[in-house]
Amino acid sequence: MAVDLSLQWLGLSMASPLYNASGVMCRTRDELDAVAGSAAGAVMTKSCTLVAREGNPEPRYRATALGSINSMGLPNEGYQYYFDYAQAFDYRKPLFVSIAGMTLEDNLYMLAALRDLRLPCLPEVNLSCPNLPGKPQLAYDFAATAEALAAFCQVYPGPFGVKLPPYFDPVHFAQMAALLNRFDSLRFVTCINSVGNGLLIDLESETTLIKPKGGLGGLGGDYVLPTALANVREFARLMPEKHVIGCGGIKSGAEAFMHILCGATAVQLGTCLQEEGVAAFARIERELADLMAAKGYTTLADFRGRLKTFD
Ligand code: HRO
Repeated sequence: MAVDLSLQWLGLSMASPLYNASGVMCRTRDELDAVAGSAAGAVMTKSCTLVAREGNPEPRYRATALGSINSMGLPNEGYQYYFDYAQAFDYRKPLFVSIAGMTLEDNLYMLAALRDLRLPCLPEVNLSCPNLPGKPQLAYDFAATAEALAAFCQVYPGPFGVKLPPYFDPVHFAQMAALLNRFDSLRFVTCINSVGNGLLIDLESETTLIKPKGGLGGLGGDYVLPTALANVREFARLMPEKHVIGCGGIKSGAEAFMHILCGATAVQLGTCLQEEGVAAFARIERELADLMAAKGYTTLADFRGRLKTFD
């Protein structure tokens, strides 16, 4: 049975639903070109700021058998680097540009600059970086998020998306979804960013695995899969007019399938891509296609959002 992994959304065509999570394989041109040249269905850039940043001191990323912890601190080449990349890009697959201004004004400046370039790429505004010392994640402040989204829509007339942190309470899912539903040009949300401010410890040396913030950092990989699935599921249910992009704990066709079953339009690879490299895209696509074939599904639409529950 021929399985078709392609999808169309927001006028974009993707041969596969898998692409890189912002932050992984996307800081430099070489990394972005490697994703572009791989089996990934799209390309995402590292979250950018107005001015280039070195990020936090090392060690700032570690992987374990169950996932990863990072406190990179938003190392990036500055927005102009990624906008130049977007101008030179061939758009044989979609390009998303992640923006993470240090202030609302910075985000508005970058969105205005992107608007003026009139490129076919789409912005994903990162409202959820957990690793800036002294700076809470914007999307945990609902009033500030509403204010920011209203300002984004004033400046940027085109479709855009946001990267959300995980939420952990049904009331917060409902409040955030109601807020996001007020903005028509907000067309997609990516769930989830890393689970912020976890702590991983090396038992033998009795030391934190990473240096910044006393060892606190964002968790990814197996640690976060159930949280990611819950966020995808709830936001897909509560925002039927918007696309939810799944991110968190995908390391094989099985987790990609689960994210899509929860309602994800497409899915991103973080920790797994960091550990395995771009070969992960072709492998997981193969596994997803095999799983779909075994279940008798030929397209992603056959099972997207069709999670069964007991009630
Ligand atoms: O660069 C980072 O430390 C980072 C960012 Cl911006 C983010 O959004 N999520 C994350 O886990 N790390």
